[in-house]
Amino acid sequence: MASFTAGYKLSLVRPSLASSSPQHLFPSLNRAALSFSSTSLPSISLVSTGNLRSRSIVASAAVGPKLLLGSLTSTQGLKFAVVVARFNGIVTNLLLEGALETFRRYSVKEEDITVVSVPGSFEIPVVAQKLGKTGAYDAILCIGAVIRGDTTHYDAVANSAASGVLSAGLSSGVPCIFGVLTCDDMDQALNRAGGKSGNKGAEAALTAIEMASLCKHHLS
Ligand code: INI
Repeated sequence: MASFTAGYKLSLVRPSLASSSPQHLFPSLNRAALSFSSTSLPSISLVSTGNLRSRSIVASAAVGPKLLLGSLTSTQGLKFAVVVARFNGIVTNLLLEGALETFRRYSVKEEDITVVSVPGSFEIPVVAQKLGKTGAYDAILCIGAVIRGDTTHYDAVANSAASGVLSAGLSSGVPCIFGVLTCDDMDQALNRAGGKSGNKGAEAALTAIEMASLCKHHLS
């Protein structure tokens, strides 16, 4: 059990834990619960009866590392582009649905989301980079599904998509989120597109929100 007051400067009684963020201390806490604003009180108090050896931590005082954490709840005004590949569309459409449902659930307005369709995952990076460079978006979510076949084409496409999305983010300065599945077969892909392993499109949308908030609210 843990309780804390809002704030972002953290100083802990136990020096060995001084570099830990609240999430490291309380990994079971949900990320939204830990999202607090940099405009709130300049101190954080943590009281835990959790599984740490001492069983109790009380942290307070204003001196300590500054924690910057994107918010999942302050989504007003955040703008997103989603670049989605049509190749393996049976999978990518499910990932897209999961992502859009998550944006809705976290109160991102429909008019703040632009969906761009591209032929395959190989084409995602160049479009993500162009979108990022327009300056119109706070994060770009890249969705694709690369499924291993009999040739090495899979490796070429998967590696290009991963390194391309990374460099699109670095060169544009806008977070480009990697929501491209790389799977051995269709079953594996469908399991990750709303099946028994969850929906990776939905997870990637959450990452996009957190990174958009981090960059817009704390790093710009
Ligand atoms: N594109 C994908 O998104 N997934 C794949 O699994 C895939 N495979 O395996 O071929 C794929 N190929 C197409 C590629 O992305 C490009 O569209 C094509 O090479 C043209 O540049």
